[in-house]
Amino acid sequence: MEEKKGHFETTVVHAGVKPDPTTGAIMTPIYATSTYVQISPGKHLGYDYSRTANPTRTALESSLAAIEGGNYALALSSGCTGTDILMHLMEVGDHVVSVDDVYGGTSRLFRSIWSRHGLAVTFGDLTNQPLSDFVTPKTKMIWIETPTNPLLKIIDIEKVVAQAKKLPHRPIVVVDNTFASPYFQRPLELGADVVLHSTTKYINGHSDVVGGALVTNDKGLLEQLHHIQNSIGGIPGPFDAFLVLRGIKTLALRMQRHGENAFELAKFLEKHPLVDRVIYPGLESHPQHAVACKQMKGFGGMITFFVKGNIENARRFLESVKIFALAESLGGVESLVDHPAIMTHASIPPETRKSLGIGDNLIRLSVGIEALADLKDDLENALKRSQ
Ligand code: P1T
Repeated sequence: MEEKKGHFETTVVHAGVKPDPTTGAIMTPIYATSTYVQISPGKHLGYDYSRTANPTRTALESSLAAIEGGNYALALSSGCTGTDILMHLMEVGDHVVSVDDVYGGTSRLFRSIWSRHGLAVTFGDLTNQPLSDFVTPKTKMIWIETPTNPLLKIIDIEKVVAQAKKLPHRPIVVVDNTFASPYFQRPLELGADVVLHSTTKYINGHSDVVGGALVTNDKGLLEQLHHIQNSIGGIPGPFDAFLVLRGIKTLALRMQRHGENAFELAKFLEKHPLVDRVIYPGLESHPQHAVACKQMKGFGGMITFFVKGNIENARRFLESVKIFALAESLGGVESLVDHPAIMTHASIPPETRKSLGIGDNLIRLSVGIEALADLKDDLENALKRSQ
């Protein structure tokens, strides 16, 4: 679909959305239909069954492709569906190299589901070790998450792509762009083959939908991915597609505020005597700050920090926050706080969590768009009560 090219702030409002040709309705209708009447067998108006395609979803897919700077997108029932569809590209005996710090659910799919189907995954620290340390002749995919969840490691996408392109079997490079959102980072422009999103997070932005997306410039790859999706399901319903499309319109405004609030709170926490260490890509103390400056337009809305003390201090902090809600997920307008070891990353084996540094006093913040002063007060009060 041809889109008018504009700045990101314009693209989020307009991409994929055309006035309804029959009524002029400015908003995309919610096409609540499972099937479509055919004029003659096999002759129809472009839609035959809603697992294959649905007009509300088509509008969302055009928007998703445009905001990621890609040619094609698939809208999915969840971010994990995207991971699962990509794994279906692999064959028995194939090998995947993944960043060591990934979302707990991604790790669970690799470790406990796909390993039973003959797929091997090696988890490596791609921040400082070359790809060649981890690849085998069977490596078909490189899995990057950046910033990573929950340690906010930054992987140099261009560098990994350059290394992957030199390999004789040329593995596909996937980037999970959920934490940055396309407002702050566009992996396809840095050479990645596929971008994955949990649209549950920033893209929808209102904590009222679970959804996912895959975006690519490669038509052949899109066709393979769509074939898999159409075969296994994993589609969003039209109402969810509508909500995500609606959320995207304010993505630029929301991300700007998420980023501003998070940067200020990261600086505040870094100076706080009851905080041991803060991880935020915008801080000069972040080990990959230079890479973040190179490949991101800003540093995002996520902060990870270590509260002084142990699990009991973390628990007291988490029970004391009043504006930050103790909940899994991220990327909504409201601020959330998470304890990865007990909550979002509980499915990662404890020894792996420990070796990665996901400790009992590690706390993850998803900074919302509320007033900065209120968020700061909330953290200050909870930190006082943590000791
Ligand atoms: O929840 P779902 O829409 O299936 O998305 C999975 C997913 C994929 N990738 C990243 C980087 C993610 O953070 C997630 C989901 N994460 C959480 C629910 C969380 O609280 O970290």
